[in-house]
Amino acid sequence: MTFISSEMAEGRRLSDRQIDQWRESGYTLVQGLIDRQQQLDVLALADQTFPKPSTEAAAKITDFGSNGAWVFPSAHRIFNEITLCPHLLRAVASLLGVEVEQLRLTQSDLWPKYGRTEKVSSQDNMDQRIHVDYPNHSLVHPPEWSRPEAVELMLYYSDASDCGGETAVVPRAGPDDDAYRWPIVDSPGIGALTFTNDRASAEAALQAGQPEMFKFRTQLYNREVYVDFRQGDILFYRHDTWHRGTPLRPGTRRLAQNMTFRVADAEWISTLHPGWAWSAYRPSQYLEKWIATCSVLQRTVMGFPAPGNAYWTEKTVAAVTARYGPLGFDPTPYLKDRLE
Ligand SMILES: O=C(O)CCC(=O)C(=O)O
Ligand SMILES: [Fe+2]
Repeated sequence: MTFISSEMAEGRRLSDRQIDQWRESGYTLVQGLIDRQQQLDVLALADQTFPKPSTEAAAKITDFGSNGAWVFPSAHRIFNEITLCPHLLRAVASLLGVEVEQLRLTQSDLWPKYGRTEKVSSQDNMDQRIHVDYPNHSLVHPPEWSRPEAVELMLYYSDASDCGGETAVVPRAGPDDDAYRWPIVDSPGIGALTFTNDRASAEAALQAGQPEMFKFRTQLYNREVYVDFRQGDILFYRHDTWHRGTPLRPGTRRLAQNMTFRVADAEWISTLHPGWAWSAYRPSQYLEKWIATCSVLQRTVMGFPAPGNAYWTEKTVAAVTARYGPLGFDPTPYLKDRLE
């Protein structure tokens, strides 16, 4: 088994080597982008939110995600700040080779995974089948490898030396790598194959019904490398990177946050959460207050019209200010270029 360790970002920017690794191999593991204190603050809140390991409540959690408990936008402002941290946005933009203003957030979910001894069903996420994530993010298929339109990432709040549960990835070995033959359809849940999460269940069915695909997938497992994550490490990967979750040590819990940023015009990449709209009208007004006071860039990455967008006229600036002004919104950046 090969384990890979993170490398430090350089001055909170990705190095050329890290960018190249993501572009060529489909992943890179980076330390030092997220503010440590912010991460510890979120960790403390998450620790209170999610069941402790080895409890009845924990035993019921056997799949990805927080079920809406910790998704963007959150009533905990600190979670939104980490999600739309400027260093993170700059890193993602550098992978895609676009301006930060072109990014759009479509996923931010902080979720627990628990170490257990018994798998509960063929949909259990303990020991996952090797897969790519595009089918439940994109309405289509990722474009050719050389023109990615999204970055997916996993920010780890735990340490693999405590809990295990390393994410496994299959590094792409250049454009002729058979593991990345195109289109990428050799997985349950794609085409006519129904979705199965658990490795043993998925592979047994494929061995019986799709022997060529089973053989192909055996080489994927053979080529896996394990992400030996430390707290604060970020695995940047792609919707077309082969990867999977592996079992945690029984009795432990791993906390990690999955995020996806797409380029603005890739509208076929969906937002995964109830999200923005269903967060409005809450008694605490956390969404409205966040929009009123976050940075212009953070708003833009949420899909709020950027300064200079044709949406902005003298009238719309006044109307949006009427809506958010009482909560602290500063319209100045949106006035530029419109009122001259
Ligand atoms: O648990 C992990 O490390 C990976 C999870 C994953 O890939 C998924 O649920 O799609
Ligand atoms: Fe995945």
